[in-house]
Amino acid sequence: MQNIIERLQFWVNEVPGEFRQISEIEISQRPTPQKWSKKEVLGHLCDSAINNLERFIKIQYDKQPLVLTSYDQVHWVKIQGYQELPFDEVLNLWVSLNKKIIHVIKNIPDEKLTLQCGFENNQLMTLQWLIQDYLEHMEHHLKKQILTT
Ligand code: NI
Repeated sequence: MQNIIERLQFWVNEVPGEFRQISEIEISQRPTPQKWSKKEVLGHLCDSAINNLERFIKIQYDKQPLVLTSYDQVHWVKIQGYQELPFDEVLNLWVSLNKKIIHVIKNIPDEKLTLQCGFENNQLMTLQWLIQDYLEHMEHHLKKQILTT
């Protein structure tokens, strides 16, 4: 867990500086009309943070195993309207949400890391797995879509 927390902290510290090197035009540019701009990808990571923060909280008190509900990522990005927002607003939201997530997961007692959750009729996963998966999903998007030129 310590390693996951350090990675999250690393990205929270690193990402704002990385974005300062990218022009506002490039940040808002969609590679194709159907694809997300870097700003929208960061918005998608905010949606992931919002949905996962809820899971990290609920699993700790709700009936076991926690039934996960999915969120339609394309609708979320569109309805949140990230593309029309000033970039700073999206970046600040991403930073705040991840600081909040770090605070919550730092306080999870060890014995709760094995609590279980899963999508309906699917294999069960532990809270620890869910947190790891949150980090990996974030790193995937950051490395593949945001921190590339
Ligand atoms: Ni994604």
